[in-house]
Order: sequence, then C-alpha cells, then structure tokens
Amino acid sequence: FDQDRAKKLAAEAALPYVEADTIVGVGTGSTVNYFIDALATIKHQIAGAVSSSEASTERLKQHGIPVYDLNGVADLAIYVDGADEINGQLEMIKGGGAALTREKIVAAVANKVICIADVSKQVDVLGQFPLPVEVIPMARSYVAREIVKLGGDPAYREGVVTDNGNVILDVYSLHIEKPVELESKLNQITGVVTNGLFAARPADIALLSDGSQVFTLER
Ligand code: DER
Repeated sequence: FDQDRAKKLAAEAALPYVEADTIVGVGTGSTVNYFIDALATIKHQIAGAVSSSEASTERLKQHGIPVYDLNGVADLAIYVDGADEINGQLEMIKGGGAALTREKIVAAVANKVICIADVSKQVDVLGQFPLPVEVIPMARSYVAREIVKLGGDPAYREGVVTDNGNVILDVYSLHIEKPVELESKLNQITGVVTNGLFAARPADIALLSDGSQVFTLER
C-alpha cells in the first residue's frame, strides 16, 4: 500500500467539492499539501483560501493562491483537512502537525468539513494515536497532572512551539469510547487551549483512499 499515492488520491478527490468563486478553508499536513497542489490547478476558479498554519499559508502563496485572514471571512463553504485517526462516526484525532488550534478554528467556521486521508487513519476506537493537547506553557505541569487523573499518560512534545506560542502534550494510553465527553472534559482543564479531539464537530465527509480507489463516507 503506497501511502503517499493514497494521500494524493484522497486529496484530489476533494476538488469536486470546491465551489467556484469561494474561499476554501485549508488544513495542515502532508495530505493537505497534496490538496493545495491540486487546488493550484483550479486556482483561477476560486477566490482564495483561509489557512490553518504558517506552513499551509506558505505553500498556498507559492502557488499564487490568495490567503485571507479569517476575520475578514463571514462564511466558508468547506474546510479540507487531514487526520491522524478517524472513526466510523467521522470523529477525529488531529494535531500530529501541531496545528490543531487554528485547524479547529477554521473548521468551526466552515459549513462543511471534509477529511482527506489514507486508510491507515481509519480506526474503530480513537486513542491509538497519542492525543495532542495544546497548552499555555506555564500550565503544562498542572495540565499533565489533571490528564493523569483522567487516565491519560501525557508526554511533553519537546522543542515544539505552536504558531500561537503554546506547547503540546501528547496523551498516550487512551481508549476513547466517548470522544465528545473526553473532548469536553479536556476543554475544562484550566490552561488547555485546544485538544485534538474533533468529535463535538466531526467531519461531514471523509474521503479515504488505499492508493487505488477512494471511499466516500458521509455522516
Ligand atoms: O496535524 C494535523 O491535524 C494533520 O492534519 C494530521 O492530522 C494529518 O497529517 P498527515 O496528512 O501528514 O498525515
């Protein structure tokens, strides 16, 4: 199974969902990079993009695609992004690329969230992939202690500072049977900025590929 080819096929399958003359919400990661490259082939049909990271902004600009500030955009038809894990309810774990906060913000604005991924991301139960949690630096140890109380095993992602100047804890040993509940519990911990559970607002559509075909899942 050629994972890169699978990512590329999934990304290209998102193109038909791009509406003419609209601003497209763009996520972050290697699968999204294939989407940005595909978007460039129809860049004259779109108004531009809103990005979820400096990295995606840079790639969009290299293709000559205008990048807008989210504060100037009242309506986003679609948001296209990858995932680290996605379950049967299209709930996701995201944040492997440390962009989870801006990803979750742009996803919140979008009318429709489209997940593009290779089939290795599909799971029955979320939690094999360590759950990223973005934390205000001074709160890191306190949040880690609170996460232990929730049954997680938090590890500081050394040397990583997010686009927002925060740090990340990756939480191991979770078996997440109730993603919406855990997402809410994590959000209640003082010092947590964002957690990587995209469950309260899951994807509306998932385009998943094994490298030869693309499977479309809808909520
Ligand atoms: O960090 C993120 O949320 C990315 O979207 C990640 O989940 C997917 O990255 P990949 O496409 O490089 O696997």
